[in-house]
Amino acid sequence: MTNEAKPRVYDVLARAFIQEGVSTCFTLMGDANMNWAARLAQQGCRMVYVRHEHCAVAAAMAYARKTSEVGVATVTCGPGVTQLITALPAAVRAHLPLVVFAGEAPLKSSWYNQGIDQAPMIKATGADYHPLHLPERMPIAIRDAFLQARRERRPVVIGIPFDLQERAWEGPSMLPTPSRELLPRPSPIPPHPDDVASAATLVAAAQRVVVFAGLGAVEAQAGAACRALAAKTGGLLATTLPARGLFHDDLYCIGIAGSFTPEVGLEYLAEADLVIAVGGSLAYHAGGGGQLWRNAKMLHIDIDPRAVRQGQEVARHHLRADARLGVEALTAALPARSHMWRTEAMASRIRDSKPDSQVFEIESGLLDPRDCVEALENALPADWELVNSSGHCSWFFAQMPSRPQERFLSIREFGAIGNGISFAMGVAAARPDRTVVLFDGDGSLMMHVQELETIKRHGMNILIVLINDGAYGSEVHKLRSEGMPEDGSVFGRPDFAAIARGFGLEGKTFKSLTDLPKLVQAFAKSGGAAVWDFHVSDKVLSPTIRRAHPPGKHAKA
Ligand SMILES: Cc1ncc(C[n+]2csc(CCOP(=O)(O)OP(=O)(O)O)c2C)c(N)n1
Ligand SMILES: [Mg+2]
Repeated sequence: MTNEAKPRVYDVLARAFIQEGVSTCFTLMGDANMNWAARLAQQGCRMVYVRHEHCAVAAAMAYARKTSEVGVATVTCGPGVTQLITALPAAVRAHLPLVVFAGEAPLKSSWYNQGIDQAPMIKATGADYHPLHLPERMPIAIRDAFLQARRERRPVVIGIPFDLQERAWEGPSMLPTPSRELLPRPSPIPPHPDDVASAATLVAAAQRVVVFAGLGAVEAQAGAACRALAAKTGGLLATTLPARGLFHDDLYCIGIAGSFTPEVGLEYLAEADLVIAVGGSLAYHAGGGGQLWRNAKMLHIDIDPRAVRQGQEVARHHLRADARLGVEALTAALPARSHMWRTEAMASRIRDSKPDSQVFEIESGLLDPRDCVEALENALPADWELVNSSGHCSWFFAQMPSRPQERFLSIREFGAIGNGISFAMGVAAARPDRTVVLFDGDGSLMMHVQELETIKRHGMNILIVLINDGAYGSEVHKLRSEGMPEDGSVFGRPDFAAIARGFGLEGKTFKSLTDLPKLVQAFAKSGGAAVWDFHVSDKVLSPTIRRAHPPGKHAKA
């Protein structure tokens, strides 16, 4: 057999990815990954060709969260890899399993323009990096990267010099056993009876209980068990931001507990004497940095219960268990109680209260972001997928209490702006049969606005709702509070509708909400992609900003 007729290393590596069950790959090509990517596409993998490498990884993150599969992206070596330094830490902190196929500079050259020491850069993000330099072992190393990504729930980047990828394949013709056949399938961990008994004593003695669920409760399908526990204790329910909507139709759910807690929720959380956190990692923002329930004890039910997290003491009482099994055992061990904290009056208040009732003077011709979100909450069909982005405005669009958790995505762990459009693309790829609605800020959208072209080219069904204050709202409110000049944070409003049309999308500017229901109906019929630019006032401050950066603080200082 001549070398020409033999498969190349990249052919076999593409097959190894297909054998891993990879059906979608977020891709930006260069010399060091394009032949592999071309073969992957030929073998039936759907390729989403993005316009910036950051967006490949960020989209793969959302895809991984939505599908519970390993998200896959590919970038070329050198400048392709250096573009990943913001997305990877976000994926690490959000515990998302990813495999990134990266090229490396050719080994044969003593100098290569795009060469850079990739491993330390990637490892500094918290992701792992494996340079693969022995072709025969590469398929096994790829399989192991999938196993590692799943087990450690973090990104694994594999770097393969592109001269090695070009070589004729000299290894075995059989691929290794794929990772899904090797994965351990551990059963949910039941709680220890002694731990259940002490947790039950604690809960029975509490008067005002809040059951507070995180994504671990979602994954363990513990929603119904949490509702039953809250009902038996006569308490209330709340969730973290990413688990928002787990109890969307429960009368006693106060919404998000954390930086985005609605007004009534703040009041009730301050009254709580016990918070039972279920399946969450008790991150700093969940609980508002320890400020939301100052008088409450904390019981943490989790497979990895925590005492201290992100610099704070978080829980002194622990029940190690799968979220559902732990909550069910605790509920079963509780005596019936005569006094209930929850009352019908509380349920009515939760239902009828605005998330934030503060009154602001708004310039004419501009909208209140809270009205925009309320109108959208009423107008958008219940089965559309919502994606929450970043910035000051994210407080407002976190307040859509009728939406169920499975139609909602929020990944904010690294606090980076600019991810919304990629997350929306990841959800669109994971749920091609659904309409995706992205809520984003003007600054965040602008950071990766080039991806509008990707959305158009791939025919994605995405409605982008822009809460446009013409500024970096988070910055301008802080600067004003400090009495500092606003330069560099206020930009005005470019014509986003025209920008969208330039990329081939629909574009609309909203200065009134009157036609919104009609326009939503029309969009539901037409499908496609659009940017709806809501011009909002920068005079409306979220409660979080008002607390942390009160207006006029400098004058009082
Ligand atoms: C990658 C990155 N760069 C800068 C920041 C700092 N930052 C936080 S919020 C924000 C403003 C975002 O503006 P916009 O998307 O318009 O939302 P708004 O705050 O105006 O509602 C900036 C610049 C960041 N978090 N991440
Ligand atoms: Mg803004």
